[in-house]
Amino acid sequence: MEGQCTPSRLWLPRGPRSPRDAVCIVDGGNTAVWAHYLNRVYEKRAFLSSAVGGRAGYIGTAVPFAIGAKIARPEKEVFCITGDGAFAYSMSELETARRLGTPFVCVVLNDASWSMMKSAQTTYYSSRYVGVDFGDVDYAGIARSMGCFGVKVDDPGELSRCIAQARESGMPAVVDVRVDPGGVTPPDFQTLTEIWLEGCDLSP
Ligand SMILES: Cc1ncc(C[n+]2csc(CCOP(=O)(O)OP(=O)(O)O)c2C)c(N)n1
Ligand SMILES: [Mg+2]
Repeated sequence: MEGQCTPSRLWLPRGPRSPRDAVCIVDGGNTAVWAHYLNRVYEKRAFLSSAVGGRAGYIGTAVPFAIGAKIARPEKEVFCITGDGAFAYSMSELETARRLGTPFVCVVLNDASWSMMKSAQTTYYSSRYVGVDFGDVDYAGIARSMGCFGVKVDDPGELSRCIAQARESGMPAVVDVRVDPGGVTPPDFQTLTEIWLEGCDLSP
């Protein structure tokens, strides 16, 4: 398939929608906003996010929440959608997951940036970017180095097949999806930030 992945394209039918009976975990910045808009959760008590239920929206929860969910409900499949920055906070816990035998699938939207922070700098600081871009990181390779399953996706047409392979691996699994870094600011971003940042002085 032509073209790079964007978060909105990812949720077309081939995308990382939660399997119907899975526990779904959402983490990250813009990635999490997109997932809250577009992902589907089909069962009660099958959704975990640090941004709901009065929590503070702290990132880095995907992997630890996944391990906890799998221990609590071993009969359920566990499926995460996370930004790359959030994933990097706790990716070392893949080793824990491998050791404990708690398989899950973690789809990492790799846009090589803290894109929510970048969106804020676009909106409030006239696109003067500071400290928001990363170098190229191979998250699938990091997963494999810890004995987990890891696969990289550059072509959106390959996504379904790679997610299926990850689910079938029976291991903690990372699907590292290259996402267009220019295509990620969610609709209504400014409204959301005005709610979240009420009272903050955003003048440069
Ligand atoms: C523990 C913690 N540190 C920092 C933040 C601030 N923060 C919110 S979103 C975000 C960027 C997340 O980047 P990534 O996970 O790559 O998602 P993206 O926005 O790129 O989709 C940051 C740093 C936070 N919410 N929680
Ligand atoms: Mg990112």
